[in-house]
Amino acid sequence: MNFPKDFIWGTATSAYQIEGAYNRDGKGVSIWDTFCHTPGKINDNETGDIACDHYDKYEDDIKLMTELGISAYRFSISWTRIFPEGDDEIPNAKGLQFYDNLVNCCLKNGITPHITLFHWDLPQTLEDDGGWLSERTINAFVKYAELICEHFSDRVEYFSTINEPQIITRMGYSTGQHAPGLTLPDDTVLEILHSLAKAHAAAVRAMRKCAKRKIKIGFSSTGNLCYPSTGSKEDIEMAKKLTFSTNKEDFLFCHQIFCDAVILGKTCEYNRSWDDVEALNPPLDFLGLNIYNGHEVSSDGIVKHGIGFARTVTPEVLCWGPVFMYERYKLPIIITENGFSCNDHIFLDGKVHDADRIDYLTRYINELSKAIDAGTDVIGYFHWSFTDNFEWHSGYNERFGLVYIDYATGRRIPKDSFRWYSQLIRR
Ligand code: GCO
Repeated sequence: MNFPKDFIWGTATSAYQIEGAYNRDGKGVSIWDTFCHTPGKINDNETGDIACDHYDKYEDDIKLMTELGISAYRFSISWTRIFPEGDDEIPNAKGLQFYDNLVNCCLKNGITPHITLFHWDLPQTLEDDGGWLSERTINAFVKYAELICEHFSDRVEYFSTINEPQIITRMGYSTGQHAPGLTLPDDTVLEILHSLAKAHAAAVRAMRKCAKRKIKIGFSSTGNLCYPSTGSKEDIEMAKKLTFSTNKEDFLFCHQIFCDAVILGKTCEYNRSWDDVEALNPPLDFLGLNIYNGHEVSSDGIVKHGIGFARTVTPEVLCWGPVFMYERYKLPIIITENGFSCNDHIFLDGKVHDADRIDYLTRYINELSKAIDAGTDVIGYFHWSFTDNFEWHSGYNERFGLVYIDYATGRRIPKDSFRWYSQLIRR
């Protein structure tokens, strides 16, 4: 595995999944607060009310990150901590103060903060007033993006506008498994995706104007990715073709509807009606990719695996996914999320042994190094996640962290994979 000297090694989290303090210091209600407080939506009716209590424990967590040895930390800002009603006249000083403290604590510890503006926690007031289908929400997002950019661009260089527009629309407004839990017709959901693209583009333009210095702006995309069974030309061509051809059943879980619009300024088969598409692609500095697994493809099409195939362990996707995405979009790539949920627990020796995660990481990071060897401009990798945290509709059932959280006590226990990742980074 060889990585460039200045390669960015980090970990990723998101506000609602780790912070807790859901109603503290003036924070407003987000759609995830409402969704979790609605019985029957989340596994065991769990909520992010406390989560990992990162709001109170961020200094300890950042100290633990310095032990890990990461050079960057990707986190999101809770919109309702800054503008409790979404677009208040003035920002909530205490909310801003928390992120000032967090950013300053990162910098003091030699960790570069990477800010994500929107990781799903839309202000409830805006959802109630038409949500992403309303101009108010788009304008509110631009106002929020400007405020964050003006306030932090003296200390923060990397900003992402939106995390996974594909999942926001698919899970939040189509399947209804995520907040706000709506099941709308496909063309309405596509209009919401269109609004997200407009909000992204307007925010990028506004941030370029108000930044206090040269900043790097991108967003995080997720979706279907395929990899070839063999290195044959036929397999590779078919894998690339199927990566960028949306299937009818799950057309929202694809990169190209959103990415073709906001990077290339082009429509594809599903969004021909976006007649403003040429105004949706202000230049970006990087493309974030959240990659967990993919589909094996031979020249005959998607390979059907037998019963019990470990479909979440498909490491080749972390080589071919970046290769195909870089070839199409020609932007430096940051793996903004990759990780593995394991049935982690505290062993009799008091430690958390997660050999399966170490195996996963060894395979995936090895494949990522192959993409770089092949000339793909990958500039960073953020492990999902730093600590175990609130996994949306699955609640706390899934553990993705390098650090185990004992939720009864809030205790943090670095897993074996923490030490493995630390050694990898130092090597
Ligand atoms: C996502 C989200 C994360 C998830 C992670 C594990 O990609 O779905 O960005 O918030 O927790 O991916 O599912």
